[in-house]
Amino acid sequence: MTLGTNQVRAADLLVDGLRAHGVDRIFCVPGESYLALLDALHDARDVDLVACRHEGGAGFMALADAKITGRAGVCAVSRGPGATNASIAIHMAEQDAVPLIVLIGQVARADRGRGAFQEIDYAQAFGAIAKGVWEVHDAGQLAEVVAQAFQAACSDTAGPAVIVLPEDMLSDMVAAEAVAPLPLARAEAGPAEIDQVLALLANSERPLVIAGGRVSEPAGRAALQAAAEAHDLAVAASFKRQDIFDNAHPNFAGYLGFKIPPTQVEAMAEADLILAIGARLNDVSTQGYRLPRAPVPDQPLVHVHPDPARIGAVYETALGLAVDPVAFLEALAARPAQAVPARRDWLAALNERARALAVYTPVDPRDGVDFGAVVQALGEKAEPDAVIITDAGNFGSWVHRHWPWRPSNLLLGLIGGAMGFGVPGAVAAALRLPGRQVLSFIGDGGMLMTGGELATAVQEGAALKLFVSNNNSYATIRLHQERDYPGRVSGTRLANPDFAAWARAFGAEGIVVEREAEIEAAVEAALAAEGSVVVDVRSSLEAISAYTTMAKLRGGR
Ligand SMILES: Cc1ncc(C[n+]2csc(CCOP(=O)(O)OP(=O)(O)O)c2C)c(N)n1
Repeated sequence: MTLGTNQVRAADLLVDGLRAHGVDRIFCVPGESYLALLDALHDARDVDLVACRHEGGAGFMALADAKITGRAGVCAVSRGPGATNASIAIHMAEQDAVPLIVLIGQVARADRGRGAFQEIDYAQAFGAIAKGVWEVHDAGQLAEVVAQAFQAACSDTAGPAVIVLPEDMLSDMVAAEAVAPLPLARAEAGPAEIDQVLALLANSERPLVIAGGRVSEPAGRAALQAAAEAHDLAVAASFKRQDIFDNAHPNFAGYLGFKIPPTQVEAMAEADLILAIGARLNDVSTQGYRLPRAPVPDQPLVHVHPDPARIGAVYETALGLAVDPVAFLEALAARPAQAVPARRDWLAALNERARALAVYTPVDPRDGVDFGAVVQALGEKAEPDAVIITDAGNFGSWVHRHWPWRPSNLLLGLIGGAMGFGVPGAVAAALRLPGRQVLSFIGDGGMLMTGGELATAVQEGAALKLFVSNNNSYATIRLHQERDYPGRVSGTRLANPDFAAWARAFGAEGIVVEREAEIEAAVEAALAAEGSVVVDVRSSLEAISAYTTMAKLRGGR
């Protein structure tokens, strides 16, 4: 640490440290446990402090912000209940490999260990999910801790880092300065490694790329397309990463999310070489560790991921490269192609299946609007660079299946599958990308988990377009019930408010869609709205997902 001569309040030093790490926005719910930090932020005009309605919402906003910027997102919450409310975001940051800094107030140092009001040992509470938990008892170490926490959060695999701030420590005076960001290790594949990949490719008639989140940055999207075109590679997008590759491109092989039809997966499994690039290969993307098969894949596996701990952890790999996946793709794309004519047939067959699966076929359920029709209409009319947020639930199946995904879109969804991301994720996106349409798809369940953050949107002037699938059900769970416990509906029925009226009460626009004939006008009105708008789609439960219906489930299909 650099020691300065001037004394500075620890809370101000903390703000300097955040600034030094590029922080320009903090999402918070205030607490008396970190008043000095709030006070320090009062004068920090270059750091936007967004007051949220729930710490889960604040945490989700910080997480979404990190997904957008590629830098660590930051939230500040109070001790005890504030921190436990925020825990959903800490867990999701770990699941999604997103750098997240969580600042938590703490009881005064002298009271630590006495079971004081709202005291928690955060190292124990979050030790298993965070990349690190630092409780700062000596303000002289604060600047160093900030740098360490950011480095831990941002290094591979990225994740949450927790800084615990005893309230009296924040007011200590200390002779110190902010510490500059610590370097992040970054390895690149050398020519010899690219040669090894090319040697494997030379014998491959059916190479399949599984592309993951680590190629999501714009340069990664471009490099993915260039490498796929240069070497005739089929490209499948991993779970909730469809936006990284143009789904209309002839090399697009399909999407590896939930409920992908077995025939589609079987076709991809005919690959004679799998290149997993920037993907962690979790259970959803691998369709339950079947593509590639764990622990020994049916075909050689090349795994390219910056984190050496990921490679070989679950899968036997023919070649594991702990390198930057974007630079890898750029280097691969730059190499001359080997002519393997059979690859064209493989590409065409996979692409035809993927396209066929994406075609929307209208259905006419009697009990409400088919949510797929709303998604279809929006997909046709939204701007090509629209930001799409998905909460967790069945409504998302139409979005993943039918949206015309392009690399100009930005898809924000939680790989970890927590409900409640839809509204906060949209708030963060609208604040960060004010010129772009921000469309969020949410269920009636998820909407009332964190929907109170619509107040944050209105307060901050963020324009969100929220599309609620209001089917009076936690339908994802209902689908499981229909299949596993037919006729025994338990705990999944919901009675909802009029979401349009609810939206108006917040100062947003509200639109109701009760019939299919109303969809087009509603979609146009929502897209044209200047401020925030909630479209309450009275959706069908019969059309329970993009892949099945209640009737089919009851018929055992
Ligand atoms: C925070 C959280 N709680 C519970 C779940 C389990 N869960 C997954 S989907 C789902 C139902 C979602 O219902 P809704 O938002 O109405 O969307 P729908 O499935 O009806 O389209 C539930 C309860 C979860 N994923 N996250």
